[in-house]
Amino acid sequence: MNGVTAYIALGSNLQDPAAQVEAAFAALDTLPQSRVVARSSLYRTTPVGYADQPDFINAVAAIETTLAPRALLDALLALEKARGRARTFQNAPRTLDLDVLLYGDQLIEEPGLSIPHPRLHERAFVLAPLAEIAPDLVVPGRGRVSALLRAVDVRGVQRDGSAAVNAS
Ligand code: PH2
Ligand code: MG
Ligand code: MG
Repeated sequence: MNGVTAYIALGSNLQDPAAQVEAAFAALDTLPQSRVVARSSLYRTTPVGYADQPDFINAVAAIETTLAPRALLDALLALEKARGRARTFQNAPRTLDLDVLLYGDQLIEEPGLSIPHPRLHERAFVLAPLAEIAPDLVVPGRGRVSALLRAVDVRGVQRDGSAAVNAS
């Protein structure tokens, strides 16, 4: 395959989050014109933004894909939907969230699709798993992942935290 490398953030805090994220890694590998080339550990993370909800399991996957960015986004939204994702309010608890972090070195600003992900550089729950698989990756306009991680507060982000999370 001669595609681009895209990075996907995975998150869940409902209905056995660790199992949701593991199933999502497997599902990503079944997307058309795509394969998973790297995956991080699972991280148990405290909720950011809307605090009154269960802890999350977060992780990051690298995929190689020849899907166009919009086709990739649509495929990810379909996977979320298949996992029973309901959209009630912003930052609400969810069975599965799949966000495109990076798509090669492309900069995209379209309705519903901003790449690099606009909050990637400030989120420890994304940067910690991303740094595990791609520390030297440069986020366009923001810098190297390892440096971005050093600049954020990583309290509340625990590697291999799956066992500590209650199924809910
Ligand atoms: N996702 C959000 C908002 N807050 N907090 C954690 N810990 N993990 C997430 O995946 C997350 C969040 C919006 O998508
Ligand atoms: Mg998200
Ligand atoms: Mg999302």
